[in-house]
Amino acid sequence: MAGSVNYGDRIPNNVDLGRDRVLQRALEHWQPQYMGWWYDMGPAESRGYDVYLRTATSVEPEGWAVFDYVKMPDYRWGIFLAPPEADRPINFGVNKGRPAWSDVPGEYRSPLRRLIVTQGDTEPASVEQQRMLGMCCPSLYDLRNIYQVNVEEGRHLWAMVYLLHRYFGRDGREEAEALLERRSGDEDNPRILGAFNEPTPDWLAFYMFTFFTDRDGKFQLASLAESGFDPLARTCRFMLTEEAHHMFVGETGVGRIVQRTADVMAEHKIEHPDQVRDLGVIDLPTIQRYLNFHYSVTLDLFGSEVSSNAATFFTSGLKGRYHETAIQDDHILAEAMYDVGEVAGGNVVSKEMPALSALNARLRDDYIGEVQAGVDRWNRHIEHAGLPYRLTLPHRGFHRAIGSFAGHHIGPDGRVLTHDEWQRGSRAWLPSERDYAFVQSLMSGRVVEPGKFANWIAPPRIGINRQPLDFEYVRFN
Ligand code: BYC
Repeated sequence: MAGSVNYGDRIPNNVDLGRDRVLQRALEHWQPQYMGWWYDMGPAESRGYDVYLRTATSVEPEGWAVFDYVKMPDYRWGIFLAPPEADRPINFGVNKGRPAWSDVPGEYRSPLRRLIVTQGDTEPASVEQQRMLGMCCPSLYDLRNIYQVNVEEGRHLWAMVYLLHRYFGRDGREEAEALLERRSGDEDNPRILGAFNEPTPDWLAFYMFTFFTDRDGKFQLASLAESGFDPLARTCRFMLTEEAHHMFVGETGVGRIVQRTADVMAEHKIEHPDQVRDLGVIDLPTIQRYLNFHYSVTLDLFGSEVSSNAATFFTSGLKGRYHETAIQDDHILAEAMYDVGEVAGGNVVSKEMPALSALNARLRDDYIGEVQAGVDRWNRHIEHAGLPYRLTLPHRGFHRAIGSFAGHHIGPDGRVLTHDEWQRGSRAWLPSERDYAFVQSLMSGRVVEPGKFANWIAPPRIGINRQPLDFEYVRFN
């Protein structure tokens, strides 16, 4: 079948790797370093487990995955690019209309490499952040899901490392090694972007991360999938098919926690957070505080609202907008304007900026629309239980460290606050040590009996690959 993956090679691929011996050897040299990183920083104590995982067998839309028990170190990490589009042009920027590049254009080598390295750096970072969570999973179903997410993030690292090795020579090889050397949260050698150095200490944080932060991944990958550099576009197109499951895990994970809490509150006719906690479920204000945290650090991942980098990436044809080719405009944006928020005179105001420099703000706005729809779906669980509480997204300026809101104190309602007001309020808006301690107290051990779920989370509606909920998704041997 066209697009099918060659599993005969040591590194599975659909890029005819065997034809380029030098590249193949370089990647085979990187492979054991990757495995060393996986053993050190991948899911703790999982080496001998058989996990019911899906593995890519083809990059065609129909039937690309098989499900089977796999020991994670034996997962077939490899290199899969979506099929090429014949005569694909560059669709935006000053090179619009020219044929897409199948090699790196010399003048854009440096920004292109930076984009690929930044993208690549997030993938191992998230695995590092989630390393310990298997030890306190709420069910076998959830354990299998986090492992699926982890192996696919590992594969996404492979995707970027292939581009670095194949197209960037010695610099690329050095960058690929550095991707295995940085560590999430390390003081001396941290991951590149802020959110990827934050701890993911418990499963509520994990689901929030996969809902909010993996969705940044979707929007960034979708923008890179528009790239005029065709190998990047094709690899991102295939990565997007895997990303969907990660966001599903996040949305349904938070949704099941909200559902369980709302059901317990309705059943016992209680609303006070302490009473809710006493029944071993996570109170809604704590869920709101986690939401505020993960949403705000993820908004930072889009970079500054006004960014000359973003303008350069677009004008050069390296990184497009979300669904670029479907947008009805000139795709050059020399004259266009876009509204961006900033703080002026003690208020958040809207300011019209050249659309080219506001591309990060625009992508963030696209993202916010999708996130809001997910929060609305969570609220339906609360509504069904007949409770008045609603989860909300805080203002986009809330708790920001990057861009035009950084350095200002902005409340969840969008008011610009004094330092004192912020100090007093932030305890109610962001998770406290006490919140983290409480959530972790619920997750002191793991629930591994098939079909059983921890008290603080509702079971999912259906199993993975139509398997029953009491399926043995992970065998510990
Ligand atoms: N933290 O003009 P600026 C995913 C840096 S997630 C720290 O504001 P620009 C995944 C920036 O690097 C998607 N530093 O922004 C999810 C620059 O530094 P240099 C990952 C930050 O460049 C879950 C300086 O500030 N993919 O896949 O327009 C699990 C000024 O930059 C931050 C991508 O991000 C921050 N939050 O845009 C697994 C796509 N924000 O170069 C995976 C590739 C900015 O001056 N990356 N800075 O030293 C990009 O498109 C851009 O690099 C960014 C930043 C959107 C991140």
